[in-house]
Parts: sequence; C-alpha cells; structure tokens
Amino acid sequence: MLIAITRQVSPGITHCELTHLQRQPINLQVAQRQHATYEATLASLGVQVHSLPADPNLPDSVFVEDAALVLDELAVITRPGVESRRNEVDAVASALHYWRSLEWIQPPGTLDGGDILQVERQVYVGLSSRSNKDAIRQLQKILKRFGYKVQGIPVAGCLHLKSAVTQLTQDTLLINPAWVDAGVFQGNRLIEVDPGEAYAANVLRVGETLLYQPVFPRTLERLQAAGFSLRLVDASELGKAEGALTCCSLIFSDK
Ligand code: CIR
Repeated sequence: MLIAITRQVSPGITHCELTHLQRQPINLQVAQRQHATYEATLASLGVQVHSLPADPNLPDSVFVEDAALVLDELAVITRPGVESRRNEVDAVASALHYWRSLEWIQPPGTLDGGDILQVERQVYVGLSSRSNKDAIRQLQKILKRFGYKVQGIPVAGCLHLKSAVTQLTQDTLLINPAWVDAGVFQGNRLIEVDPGEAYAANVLRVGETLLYQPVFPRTLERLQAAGFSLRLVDASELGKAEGALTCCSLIFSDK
C-alpha cells in the first residue's frame, strides 16, 4: 500500500518564496479546491493520504516534498535552502517517524526535496539556489550503506531539479534540456517537453499511474503519442507559488 503525506494550503501562501516568477495574486480558495482534488485523486488510486494541518506562519508548507527524501530504508529530513521554510520540516518529520527511521541534513548543508530525483539506486541532486554540495556530501554518507549512489547535477533557469526532469517509468524521463544537461541521464529513454512549455517536465508517478497538468497541452500530446495515459490534475493556482505536482506530496510504500 502507498502512503502520501500532504499538507493543507497555508492561508499565508500569498507570502510564498518566489525565485523565477513575478508575484501575482493567489486565490486561496481556488488553491485549496485544486489541492483537495489532488488529494482525492491520490485517494482514488488507493493511496492512503495523511493530510497535515495548515500552518498560517509557514507560507510554503503545502510543498511537503521539499522537507524530506523518503526511501524504502529510511527518510532523510532536509534543511531547506531558504530560512522561511526551515520550520516546515518538524511536522513532516513527526509524521514520517511513524513509518521510517530518520536522518537529518545538518548545517551548513541545505537541501530541498524538489532537487532530488531517485532513479532506482541512483539519486540525482540538483545543485540549485536551494541545495548545496555540503548537503550532497552528507547524503552520500547517509545513503552509502544502503547502496545508493548520490550525484550532484547543476540546474540553471529553474527552481529545482524536478522542475527540469522527472520520471515517467523506471527508465523513461520527461525532461526540459534547457534547464539540465540531458547527457547526465544517458542510459534512460528521454522525452523532451515541448519547447514552448518550459514548466512541463514535472509529472507525478503514483505506482503505474501518471498525474499531469492540463496546462501543458503540447507536451501532453507528446506523452499521449508515446503511449502514456495520464490522469489530469490542475494545480495552476499553486503554480503561481512556483509549485507543481510532485511538490505537494511525499509518496512511499508502507513497510
Ligand atoms: C519555494 O520557492 O520554495 C516555493 N514557493 C515553491 C516550492 C516548490 N517545491 C518544489 O518544487 N518541490
């Protein structure tokens, strides 16, 4: 059985961090409605959803992905790259503690979960404005005993590694090669986003099902032409806070 940890949209979301987007009004009710649909979609796929309460003082806390890396063997609690998000990890750690033993990234390491892409035993970590080499060294040390290889990859032009590349199947990645060097992922089959849809590389894999946003129709067409069937979920209101689909959950198996 799959578990998803999510967190309700903070009423403070209008004060979210922004790096690549201009600030625009975020309609809290629309964001909450879309988020509820996201959670309901996960539940409809048989995922047990644990939705943490909102915190008005933590504007970006709906983006739980950034607070942890959850593997079969353990969970690593991150140390987010911006100060305003550091306190988000406590509630996520308390929840994860039930299923996994925990390790913690320590200062001066900084790491956002959105920068972590796990492909089997290979863990890619984006060297972004949020995640640094010290955190990568810590992660290498923590994960070595479980046989994971951790590799840092520069990302440019986007917030996180998973803004630029995510997994469609075990060996197929959806990628925006303008933001990350596609050569790093040799050995995988790569599908590129439509060049006019820079933000389209973020797909959420839930078991064998793929969740995708309808706001990227041309990339969606490419994926359908490649034989993928996708469940459409609109997260456009949280997109104004630079969030996408993977950001809003931590999904892992219950064992
Ligand atoms: C931030 O800048 O940290 C938030 N406004 C957006 C975080 C999105 N998280 C993600 O892509 N994993």
